[in-house]
Amino acid sequence: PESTDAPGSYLRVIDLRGTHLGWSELRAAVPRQTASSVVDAEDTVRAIIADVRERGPEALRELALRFDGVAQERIRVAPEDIERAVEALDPAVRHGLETAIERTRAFAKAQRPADVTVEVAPGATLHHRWTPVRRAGLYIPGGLAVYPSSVVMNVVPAQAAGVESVVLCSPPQKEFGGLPHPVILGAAGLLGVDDVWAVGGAQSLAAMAYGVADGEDVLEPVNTVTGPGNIFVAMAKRQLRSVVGVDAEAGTTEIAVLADDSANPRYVAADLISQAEHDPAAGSVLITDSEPFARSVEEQLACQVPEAKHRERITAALGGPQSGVVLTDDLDASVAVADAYAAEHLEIHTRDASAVAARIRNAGAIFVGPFSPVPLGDYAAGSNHVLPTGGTAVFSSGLQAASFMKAVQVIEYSPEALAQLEDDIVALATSEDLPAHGRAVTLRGEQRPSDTVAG
Ligand code: HSO
Ligand code: ZN
Repeated sequence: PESTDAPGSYLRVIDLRGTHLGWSELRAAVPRQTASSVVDAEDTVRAIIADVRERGPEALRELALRFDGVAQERIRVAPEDIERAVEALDPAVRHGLETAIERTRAFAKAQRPADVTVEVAPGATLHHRWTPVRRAGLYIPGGLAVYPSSVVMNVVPAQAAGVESVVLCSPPQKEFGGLPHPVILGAAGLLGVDDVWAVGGAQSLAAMAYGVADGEDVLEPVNTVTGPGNIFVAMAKRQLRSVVGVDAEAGTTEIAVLADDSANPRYVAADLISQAEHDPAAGSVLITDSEPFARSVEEQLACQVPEAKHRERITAALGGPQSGVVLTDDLDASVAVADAYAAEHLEIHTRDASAVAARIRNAGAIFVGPFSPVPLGDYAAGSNHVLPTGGTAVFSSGLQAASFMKAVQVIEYSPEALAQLEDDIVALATSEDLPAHGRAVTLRGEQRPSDTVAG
């Protein structure tokens, strides 16, 4: 598009000035992707899961031939292939991965939820005890977008949680002799993951949920599955939800920038472009109370987009219904729009950016100030890049150690503490017509000589 001095060349304008919209109206007014077609994959995925459950490795081999064009001998990746991939890593990439692993691990460990113990009355003790799941499975897509950084972002929090066993699946790639992408294998090797299988898509989730035995190679079933993927992977997660824990369905990535007239338009344009680079369906949203600033960002886009390697994809993303400039009356209105949009990534480019960030309730991750761009978080900040998309940040959080943990509630009462509650429990049990519930409590007060009480 030609450069004009009016906003709207790359990004459409949603002018909310003077509208004073409430929460639901704002949720409807912000730019959003049109609904994905995950349900279209329902029958295909149901058949794949059933097939993998029934026929195991034969089904996996057939599906690899059909979807990946690879005739597989061994499905499990040999340890030597992982070692070789680590050695073959470009030294700069290896350094980047190691830095990312170190920072992500430090933050993920510190994020682990703490156990609590509460004495709600004398002798009435409750514990909330967090434990990791026993085994986690991680899916990393192949194809056009190969993201070794996502190996780090999924494996590190599982390890930080204390998960003792991690398996990784990634599609077999024809050009790499039927192995997963070598940088993905290299990243797995750096993280100490040696249980790696060349299996793609929905079939990999079925294999990890139910387990597969391929001769001597055994893929033990997992308790939790995480990782990004296309609509088939998303549908497999929906269908396997009652069998294993799953993380959120990763939608197309998005960035929102909340800016005032003090922001740097060159930085803001670069950051909007950076996430648009992922996908023509990616969302880039600018929220500002300064029309002149919005115009400067458009001018910067006009300079920077034509220079970008993936300019076609970027132009499509910026021009889609999921992207745009939202013009507001003032900072308060901008904060309300950002909260309603509930971005996967929200950048704050305003005066006193930390104070503005503290007012945001809904976002997967908030990037504060001009020197905390989203690509920092994508690779090496130490935060996780697996974050809620599509406005789901109103109820969900990014991947973290707790995603691989669960809590056990432990109840420990003394005889006196139980006796104190006898009347309340009997009253409630009677009201629910469950007298045996009450009896289990009252008979402890009528001790027989044969009753031995430990402790
Ligand atoms: N922005 C993506 C993550 C990513 N970026 C991987 C580059 N590589 C979703 O947060
Ligand atoms: Zn990214």
